[in-house]
Amino acid sequence: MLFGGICFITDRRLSALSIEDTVKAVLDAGVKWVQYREKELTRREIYLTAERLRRITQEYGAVFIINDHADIALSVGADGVHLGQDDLPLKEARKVMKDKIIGISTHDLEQAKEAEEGGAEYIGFGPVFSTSTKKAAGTPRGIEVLKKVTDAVSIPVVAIGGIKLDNLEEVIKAGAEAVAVASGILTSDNIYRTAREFVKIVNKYST
Ligand code: TZP
Ligand code: MG
Repeated sequence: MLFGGICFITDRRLSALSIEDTVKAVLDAGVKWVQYREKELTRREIYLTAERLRRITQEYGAVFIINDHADIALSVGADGVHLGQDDLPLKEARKVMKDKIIGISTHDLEQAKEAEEGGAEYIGFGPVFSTSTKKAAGTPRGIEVLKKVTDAVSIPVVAIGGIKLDNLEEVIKAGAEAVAVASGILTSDNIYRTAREFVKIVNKYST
């Protein structure tokens, strides 16, 4: 599995706790990978939070990726950046990120192959299931298409979109090297306990 198999995606809107306490709870539960995703705040505010989250993730030895902002990722010493189809092109991002991690969101086989050929460290693929976290996520691609993608590319595929405890295993069985999860953890009664359950299930598949 890639970086412990679970990428926790932050979403301020879905948690009553502060983003720092949310991330700590998830890391305490054994998650080893955090992506800071923020679509509304100013870039200055994103930078300031990213700095704090970098410190926290460092204490836990966790991988820290920032969504959208390559410059902020570099300035806070994050491990990498996650980019979508409307962000800085992979080729340009590579110039500034050098050997840091670049993950690319993909929504079909063609985009997945393009990201692999372009030298992404991993691809996100989805939405696998329906989700309300991302308004413009598009129609769910489903497990069968996820499987086609994991069969077709050799870089790790991170499944995203609507992943919950009860569909986690079918996603892993479809060949995903990790799952990226926001609401599946954040909308549960107990963030720590749910994250812990995710970790336990994913660990069954780790070699
Ligand atoms: N793209 C599709 S879903 C999502 C992104 C960035 C965020 C995570 O979604 P979920 O369903 O809350 O785990
Ligand atoms: Mg983006």
